[in-house]
Amino acid sequence: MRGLALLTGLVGIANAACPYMTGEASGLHRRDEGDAAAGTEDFLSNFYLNDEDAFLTSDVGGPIEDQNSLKAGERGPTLLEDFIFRQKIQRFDHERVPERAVHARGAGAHGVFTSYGNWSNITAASFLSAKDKETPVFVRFSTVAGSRGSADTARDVHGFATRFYTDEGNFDIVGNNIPVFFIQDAIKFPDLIHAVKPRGDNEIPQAATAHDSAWDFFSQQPSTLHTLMWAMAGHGIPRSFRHLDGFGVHTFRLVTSDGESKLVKFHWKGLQGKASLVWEEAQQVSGKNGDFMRQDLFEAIEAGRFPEWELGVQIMDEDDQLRFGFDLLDPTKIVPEEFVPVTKLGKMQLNRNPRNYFAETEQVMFQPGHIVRGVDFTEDPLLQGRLFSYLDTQLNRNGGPNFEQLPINRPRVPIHNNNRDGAGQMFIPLNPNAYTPNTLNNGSPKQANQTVGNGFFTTPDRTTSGKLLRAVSTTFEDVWSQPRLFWNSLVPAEKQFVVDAMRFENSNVRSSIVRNNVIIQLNRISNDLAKRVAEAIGVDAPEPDPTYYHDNTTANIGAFGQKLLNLEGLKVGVLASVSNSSSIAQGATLQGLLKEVGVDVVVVGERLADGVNQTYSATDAINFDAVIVADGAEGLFNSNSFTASPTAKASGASSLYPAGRPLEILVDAFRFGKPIGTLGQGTHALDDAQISGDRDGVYVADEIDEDFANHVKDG
Ligand code: HDD
Repeated sequence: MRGLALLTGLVGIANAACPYMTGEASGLHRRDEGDAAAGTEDFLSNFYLNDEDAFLTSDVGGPIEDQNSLKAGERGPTLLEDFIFRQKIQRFDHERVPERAVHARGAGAHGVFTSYGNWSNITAASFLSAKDKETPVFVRFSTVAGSRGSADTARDVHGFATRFYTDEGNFDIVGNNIPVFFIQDAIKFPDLIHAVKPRGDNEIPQAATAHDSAWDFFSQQPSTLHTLMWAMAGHGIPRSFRHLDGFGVHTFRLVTSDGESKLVKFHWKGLQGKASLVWEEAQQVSGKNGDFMRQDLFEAIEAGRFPEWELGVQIMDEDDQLRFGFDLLDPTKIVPEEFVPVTKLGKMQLNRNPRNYFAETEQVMFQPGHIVRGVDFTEDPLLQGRLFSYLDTQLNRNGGPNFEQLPINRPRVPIHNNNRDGAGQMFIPLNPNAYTPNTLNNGSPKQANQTVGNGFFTTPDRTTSGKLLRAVSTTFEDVWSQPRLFWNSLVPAEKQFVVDAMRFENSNVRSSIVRNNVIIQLNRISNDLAKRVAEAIGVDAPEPDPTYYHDNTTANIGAFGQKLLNLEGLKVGVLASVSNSSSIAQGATLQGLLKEVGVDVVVVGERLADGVNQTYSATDAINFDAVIVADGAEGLFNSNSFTASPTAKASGASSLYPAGRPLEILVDAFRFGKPIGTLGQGTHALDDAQISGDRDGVYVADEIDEDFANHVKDG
């Protein structure tokens, strides 16, 4: 659980007359001006279509009306010549592009990355070349397994893909909120995804791994265990996209302009802090508000509460590849921060919502292969395979090779090359001699390299040789030590969270063979873990297998155990009653006290009224990070209210909301590990809920004051 819950963190509009933007307003024109990165400027604004005070037109520009089709007589059939009808329906029929094969469900935001310094000692990457240098970014957060319409709060690894629109081209870090991956070789990716996606026959379950094929694969392919442990911990159901960290996962190279290279792991460390939902809560949210996380991100940014992350790197020497007892090319391994600390390179702030979901968030096409001068790949076989898959998938999604010309994908620097034509070409190349070498165009576009034209270059000393073979490297063989390191490093509450998650998931596994195999693998991580899961899923408790065990721990592993770094955008529900105006006024008082930390107070009443922001009929505990029962609202919590008939108002029930809702909100808030508080007579609600006022995270006060507000803040 979230421990004492969230508050503690245990947890420019284009030319309307010219919508296709020719001349000055056009993106085409701008590109050749070589416009470079410029802070938070909305560089997509050149592409905005503004319909304000304009006539409706066809796709080819003529003003039209499109409410009625052209018919032969009032009651006659529609005519084939009706180009307005045909175009409108045809465009509708073609609105969808294939959803992403994985990471289909996501939300994006624009922002800016600011470098903390001149990092030319470790990389030639221009966006890291000067203190305070700003580079626009676009980030898309996602879940992996669910389809585009699935719920945000599915238990899953979460995608954290960032594009830097640098002044030397686009650089993407296509990462996750978990620093390791399930498999070590990209050739297994289709197997992994087929196993976790819904069944082939009935397409059940959606966005969930609680089924036989997922755990069959996990238990047969133990390289999955480390990522699985992270996903079963709080990282699998983060409180929001704002409350997770990000990782580049693979080891990459940073290279200086002199060609000196270092191995690095990329980290995004959130300045909000980490927090997770609890499973019961996440399941409720899935049903009641499938848009929970995209809404949180969108609303936070609209409210000016811009989430921030620091970009850090663990920097290692080329010679360190096997130094730590595992292989840095193995994507199932973390580099413990005790071995190599994280050097913070800069800060990213997300400060602008997309204007159009499809054009921006859906059409953004990330690729691990989008790198810039100063960054290079490693030989990690998972990374190598990804370099093929993302380009291929974008070709499939866009139906042609010109997807990099879409507004959200195009770099902010001019493009000059000999790639030509294809569906949807948006430019008019002026050079008729599209080949190199040429003399007819004076040799242009010219070749750039490490020393000429600030060109991209492969790390000069990179070498590779070897026998051709299809095999896992012996240096990738130990896949149990780090899952155990993870387990050893969790606080007890998060260990229980992992156990509960595994019990839930495997209770939905029908095959006893699969359940047995799961316990065999868990026992290689920890006998304690294996026994606790086994007892719930009908498998005999295994004997310890000490050959696999060690007592090492590491820091910064769990989603629990740290306080949130800021509380912005969190919500406190004040359960009040319209029949007692003072109970409603307490909401306003609390809002005054919590305003400075950016927490919003939502006053709940039987019906909307002055000072009441939401009704009991339309809200639940899931909508709050803490819940307060106001003095004077205690009458709504009578436990009879659950069973009372809708008309039996005398016993505390109201026909205005489902029977027992106020009590349910209080009880659920407590169960979900959120701080709860009562004011004055509101404390009687605790008796009705059978919650002891002495429990951690429960605050009883006579009236609202600074002290009470501080308790709420501290959780
Ligand atoms: Fe992947 C999308 C992250 C391994 C194949 N992946 C995708 C996205 C993220 C990741 C965040 C969504 C990007 C967006 O928001 O548009 N993937 C990862 C990480 C991996 C990883 C961190 C391991 C370290 N992926 C991986 C492998 C393969 C793929 C091994 C295939 C061999 N991934 C894809 C894909 C997707 C994708 C099928 C689907 C949509 C897309 O690429 O643009 O190509």
